[in-house]
Amino acid sequence: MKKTLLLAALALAPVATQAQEVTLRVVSAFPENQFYVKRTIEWIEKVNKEGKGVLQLNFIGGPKAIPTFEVGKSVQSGVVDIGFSTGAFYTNVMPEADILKLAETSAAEQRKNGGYDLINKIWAEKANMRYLAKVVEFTPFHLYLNKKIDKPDLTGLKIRITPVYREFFQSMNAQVMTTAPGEVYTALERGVIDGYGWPIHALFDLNWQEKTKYRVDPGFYNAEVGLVMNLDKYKGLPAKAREYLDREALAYERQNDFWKTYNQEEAQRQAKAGIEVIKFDAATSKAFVEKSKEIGWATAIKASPQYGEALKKVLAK
Ligand code: 173
Repeated sequence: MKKTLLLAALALAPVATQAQEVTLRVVSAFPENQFYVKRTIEWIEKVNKEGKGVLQLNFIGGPKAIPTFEVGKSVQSGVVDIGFSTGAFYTNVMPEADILKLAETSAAEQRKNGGYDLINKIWAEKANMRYLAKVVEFTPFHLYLNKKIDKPDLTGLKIRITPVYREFFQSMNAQVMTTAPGEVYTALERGVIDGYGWPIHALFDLNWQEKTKYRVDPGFYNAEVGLVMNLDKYKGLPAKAREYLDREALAYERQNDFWKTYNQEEAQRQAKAGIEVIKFDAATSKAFVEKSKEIGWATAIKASPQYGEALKKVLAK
């Protein structure tokens, strides 16, 4: 009898090892039909395939599951484990989140110059988060309009924003309105807004080309989208699962050069869709970009007297 029990225990041993497998819940702050999310789901599928017995990621959904501007809070509190978001969507957790848009150094450079460690110190201290990886970069933001302008003056225009664009567009006298990406199409359709801020890419994902006449060049800042994780959950992972997650997140980040060619293709696609480019003369263009930076850093340092300057050292060039 005893022998039988022992054999049964031995037979169960592999099951006990399997019980080490951890499953994490992932949500996206971007709508599910966005290319960003499709890419991330592909990454998740790969992680799951190769992570059997160690780590599995369970994609819960997009803003229908957790609204865009609540994803950060949900990660902070541990309602979900991992959020796929840009910092601008969780300034309600900490103002530092939006500063990443000012990066001129790449994610790869930040892994070497202390930037990644500083970000993780801040994200841990102020948001109870681990910043796993940046998976969108090398991507400027633009102002898109349905009314023509011939100088950087947005007086009388109502523009959809997120915190990314607020102070810069306000400095050009825009009347601003914050919305999640999921609400922009309807706002354009109803004529509630005359334009919006958005990256050079991903307009087609949400069909905005149907309702967009102009893109203003040059672009400014550098879109950041990343994977952030609840810090307690991250620390509590078995070492093997944590190392695997870190490795896979880094591998995703290392694909960021992809965006350079993709963005060129997207600009061509916009032209083909009939989106006209509004260009300023060289001096005005230069001043436009300079002003965006000046306002960006002034806002950052005011919002975070504690970390604004330190972030500038690792993000600015
Ligand atoms: O415009 C936005 O919704 C926004 O802030 C953003 C940031 C990074 C990538 C895409 C959009």
